[in-house]
Amino acid sequence: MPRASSKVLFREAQRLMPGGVNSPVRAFRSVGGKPIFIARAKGSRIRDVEGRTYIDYVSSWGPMIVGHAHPRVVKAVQKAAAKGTSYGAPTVAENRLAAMVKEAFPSMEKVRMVNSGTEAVMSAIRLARAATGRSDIIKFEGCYHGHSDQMLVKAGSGALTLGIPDSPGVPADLARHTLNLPYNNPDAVEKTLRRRRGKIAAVIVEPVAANAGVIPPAPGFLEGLRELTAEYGALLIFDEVITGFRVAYGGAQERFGVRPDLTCLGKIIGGGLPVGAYGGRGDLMEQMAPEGPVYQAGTLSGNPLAMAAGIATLEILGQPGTYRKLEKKGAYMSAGVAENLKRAGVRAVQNRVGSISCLFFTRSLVTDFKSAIKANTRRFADYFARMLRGGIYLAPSQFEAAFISLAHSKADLDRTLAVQRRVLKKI
Ligand code: HOZ
Repeated sequence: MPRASSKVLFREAQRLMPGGVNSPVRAFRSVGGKPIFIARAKGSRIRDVEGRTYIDYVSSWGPMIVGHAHPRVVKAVQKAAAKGTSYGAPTVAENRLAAMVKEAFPSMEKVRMVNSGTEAVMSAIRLARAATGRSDIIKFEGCYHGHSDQMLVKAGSGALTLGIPDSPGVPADLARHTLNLPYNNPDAVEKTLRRRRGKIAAVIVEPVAANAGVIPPAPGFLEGLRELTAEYGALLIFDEVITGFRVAYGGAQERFGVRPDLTCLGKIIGGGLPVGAYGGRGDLMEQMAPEGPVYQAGTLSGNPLAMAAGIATLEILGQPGTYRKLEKKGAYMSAGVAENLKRAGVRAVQNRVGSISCLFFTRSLVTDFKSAIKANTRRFADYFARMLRGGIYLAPSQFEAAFISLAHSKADLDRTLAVQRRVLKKI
């Protein structure tokens, strides 16, 4: 039987699902292309249903930091699956993963497993509101914290890519409790905390903004948030769904040395299976049901397969030298990209933190949402399409990160740079 092409499969998918998609791949729309259907992946490579192979920098949008189908992760999942896929009862694996998270993130004195980053953030916000008795939340323009109603206000990621940062269906009464401020601007935070004294429950931030491209925190920004929230009695929530176990084993809070009250995790801690977690100060987490009155639930939370994949992934990441290797690969790539840009005479901005990066087609520095959206998305779309034809699979959006994994070899990076060298001359 002939293999169905991505084109045919996508037509079928569109009849079955809105836009024919379920995952962040919906962003393909922004580059004027159609998603390619994936058949399998291994290490740094991903293969489509027509048998074409690409070097993958999407990394399932972050989780696949040890590479696709790592034998240790696959074995752990297979072993767990053979024992049953869900019990709705505690397992040793839940204890083990929670202990690993707590050890890596000392600020997370207690941890609750959930099924996605969205759930983690939604629950952390509820807890912050309950613990402070306040309703308003400060977030930052272009940061993405999942798709719960309260967070879909000037959101990044797919919402930004598709031009719908404020979704219909979010009641205005709820949206008014979410205050959006410019990233990297502690003065704006101070003014708002002062003006709305006693009203702000929490400040939530991606400590490296990684859903509007990649935007590193300016020196002093995270420290400023820590001081200001403490001064005004608001909680500081780090959304480390992307940065957790990515920019350091202990996430951005380890890398930048700032301790939040609550942290949200996802992606990497599930090793490619659906998972999320939130945690923080013991006195706060003790307010969650059934220990306290703040309710949150989930039948599949702590799912044994997700726990097994997460544990295996963190065991690999915990080996000495892992983050040095990732940093080295990231630095090698960005030096090559800088050289390519120079040779091709293309003015663009490269932002990188460790193994995540973004090439913005703009001339001015990208430090916040306003400067990010100056990027030329048409030029990005052309770049993306040509890179894809050259066998390099990037996220189909100017406003997403490129992820390097432990599986990317020097040969992979060199091949990517060679393709990019040709592409930059043509765009
Ligand atoms: N953090 C994901 C990619 N940046 C967003 C999830 C989604 O768009 O579905």
